[in-house]
Amino acid sequence: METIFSETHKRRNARSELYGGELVEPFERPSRAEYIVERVRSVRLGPVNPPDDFGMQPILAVHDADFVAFLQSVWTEWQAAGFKGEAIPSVWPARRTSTHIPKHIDGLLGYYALASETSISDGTWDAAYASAQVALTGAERLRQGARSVFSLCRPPGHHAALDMYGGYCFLNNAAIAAQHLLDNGAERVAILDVDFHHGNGTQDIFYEREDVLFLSLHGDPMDAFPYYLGHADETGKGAGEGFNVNYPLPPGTDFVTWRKSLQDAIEKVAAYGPEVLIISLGVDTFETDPISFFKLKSADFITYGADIAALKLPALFVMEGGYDIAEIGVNAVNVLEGFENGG
Ligand code: SP5
Ligand code: ZN
Repeated sequence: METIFSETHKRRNARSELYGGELVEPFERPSRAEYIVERVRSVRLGPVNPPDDFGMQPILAVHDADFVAFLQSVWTEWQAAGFKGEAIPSVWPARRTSTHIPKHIDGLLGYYALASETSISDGTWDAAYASAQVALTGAERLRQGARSVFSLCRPPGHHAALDMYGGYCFLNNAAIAAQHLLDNGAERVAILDVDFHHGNGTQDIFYEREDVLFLSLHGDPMDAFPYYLGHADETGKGAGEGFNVNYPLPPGTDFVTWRKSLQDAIEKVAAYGPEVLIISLGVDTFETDPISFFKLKSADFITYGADIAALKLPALFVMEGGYDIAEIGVNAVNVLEGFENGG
């Protein structure tokens, strides 16, 4: 399996994450991608290549243009306002507020943020842009006939919505790849999100559409980030009714239980009959992940990679979360090897 990877991910290197009332070193840090690419190389998964550049158009096909412009200029504007630290929102349009979009960067930041843990600093946009190109290049490889590709995206994407960033995500890489495939001849794409967290951004982007089936297995939002989306009763809207499937799972969920939901999701993907399957691949379901509460073991990642392969669909693996950094390479590549050897 080919891996697409950009060194530009290193430009995303925030100093701080607001966590439990403290500013800590971000869980989503550059070494994550380094451990993964090292593992890809050490097991000889396949070639590792840089992305091509598809420009802004495929990003703007998914995200609100004013939101994208904000991401490009926020760091400069934040500094120009005289703030000394990284860009962290401190105020939000909560309930019963006006829909006017503020001019001041402090207000604008809260307008476009869905969470405050994701500090913005120099290089964030460059890395987010490169990450989207990594996903697009993977999608393009499938169009050219590849059976599977690993887009080693960093920063991750699945929390990024039409016009919101947060949860360590800025641009929704998986959604951008899906839209690119649809804009180039595909009629149906399925996105299977196996990250520990609900893929609220992906759900948001495709919620009223029938050309993307979105399925997400995740920590129950009653107990886990992103808290305000990801319930089982969110099934899509309008033309999209029935094309959004959530599997919220409780604290302590082990592989046997998790795999039952995966099996159900796999059956729904098969019934939908997409041309391509995109897997939002987060390995924060691992038993020792520092911010999550599922109990998957390293060998389980091989097993479920093979489960996904049984669908016999062209597959684009898009890297999302995973914060037990010492094991992130093993766990992510286990899914890919399970896929290649299984099915
Ligand atoms: C892509 C991805 O995996 N994003 C995750 C973003 C999670 N950010 C919020 C973290 C809050 C964790 N609180 C958990 C407390 C566990 N002791
Ligand atoms: Zn996650």
